[in-house]
Amino acid sequence: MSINYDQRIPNNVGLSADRRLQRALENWQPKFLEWWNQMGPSGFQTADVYLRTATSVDAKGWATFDYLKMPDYRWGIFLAEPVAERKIGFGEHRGEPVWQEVPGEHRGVLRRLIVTQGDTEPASVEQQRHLGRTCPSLYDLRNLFQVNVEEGRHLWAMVYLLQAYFGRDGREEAEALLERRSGSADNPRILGAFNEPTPDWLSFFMFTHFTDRDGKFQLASLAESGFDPLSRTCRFMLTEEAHHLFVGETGIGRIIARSCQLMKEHRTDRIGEYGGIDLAIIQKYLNFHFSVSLDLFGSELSTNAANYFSTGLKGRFKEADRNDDHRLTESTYRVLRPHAGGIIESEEPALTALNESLRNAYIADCTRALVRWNKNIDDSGIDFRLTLPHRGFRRAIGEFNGVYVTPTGLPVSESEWRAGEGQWLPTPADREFIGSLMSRVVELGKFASWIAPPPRGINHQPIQMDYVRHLPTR
Ligand code: BYC
Repeated sequence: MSINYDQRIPNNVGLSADRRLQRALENWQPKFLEWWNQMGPSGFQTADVYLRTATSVDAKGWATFDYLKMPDYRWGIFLAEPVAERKIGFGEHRGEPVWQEVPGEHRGVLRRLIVTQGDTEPASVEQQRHLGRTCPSLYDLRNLFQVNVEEGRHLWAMVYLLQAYFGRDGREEAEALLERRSGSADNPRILGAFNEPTPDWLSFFMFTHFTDRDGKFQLASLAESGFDPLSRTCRFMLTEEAHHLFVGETGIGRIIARSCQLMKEHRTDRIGEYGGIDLAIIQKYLNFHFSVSLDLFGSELSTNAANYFSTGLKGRFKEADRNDDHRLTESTYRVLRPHAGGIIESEEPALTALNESLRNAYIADCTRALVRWNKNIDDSGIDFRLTLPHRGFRRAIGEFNGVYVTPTGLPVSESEWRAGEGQWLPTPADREFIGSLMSRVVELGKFASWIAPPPRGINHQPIQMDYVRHLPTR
């Protein structure tokens, strides 16, 4: 079904035929807008931003681009087209038709999964709300806002599921999603990474690279769900997510490119005084964001994860491409765990190790990006390699919680770890230095001293374009 933009809430789910649901969502809409105006991009609500909007959910050209004030963005409900006669692909119900309604016995668990996913979306908007003031260019400012409005839409996607399929509980959860606040002591967001501040653009690019990438893997797993409306909504969200990952990976790549250029120009690896970011500081930020994002996959051994899979609610990444029984009741999986002062590999039931196998797919994806950055460093003749820290480094969730592991994977005592912390993670001085680089650059085609321009603009437009117009005065 094509997207209907004539209605108050654009949608491709035939909303006007379901009066009750339409009323519930129309009731939630002003609350969402109130939240957006309060917690969305601070100071830029009246600027005109060159944004893309979904016009259809199929592969060919789903977007149009135009200038828009962010509060006028047409947030709505877009599900990927249904797959005819789709069957559950894994777990105890493998081979049975997918569910169009929530199976009563899984209601609570499914709601919890949808709420956890939904909670991350407004959280990230809250985390990034002050970044507009210190943008390194109009191109980057526009990308930040594109990411923000789409995270807002992802919240709509989860709220639709809650309102349409979970009755009064769902309505209450939809309200609570607008009430929690990132970093709040009283009512924080659910998952750890979404309560961390994003105070500067290096953190923003790290977040969109590493934390949004968790989104890619979690959404892909939920896209396998036997609950078909969840699957369809996640499938469409993944198409939007790809741009967020592009912003992160290319953002970090451009910072690295600029650092290498300054290092060569000034024949030093300490480029702070020339307005660049030392590769060593980039490594520290990377260590921080990678480890926080690893926690988002949950414990290495999780009965929750086993249940999600067995009951058909959450599959594995690319479930259909796997060549096994898709039930996993007999198979095992190798998991790294701390043991007796060392780290061992133990053979665990594959069902309980599902979080770890998803984390492994994520690490492999992060490694691919890292290889590309390192190749560029190499090509510019600089002798430096960025690395991903060991999975046990600085973990707060799972087997490695409370265990002190160095970035190279060596378990050490707490005091040894604390002695090394300043070399591995951003220090207050590093953060202050990065903060000092963050000043607003909004001249046409200009970029801050610490980041290279992109190779091309957005939607075949020139790099030198006024991607955001009518900026607030400082
Ligand atoms: N922080 O058995 P366990 C995205 C909780 S990102 C705090 O280890 P389980 C995006 C866990 O909730 C993708 N708490 O883990 C990115 C559980 O609590 P309850 C988000 C944590 O359940 C950027 C308890 O610890 N989507 O889209 O197997 C911008 C024991 O849990 C953490 C999803 O996460 C943590 N890091 O798996 C915008 C998908 N980790 O329930 C958006 C939905 C665990 O006992 N969520 N806990 O109170 C899930 O699939 C699962 O909830 C998790 C955890 C994978 C997160």
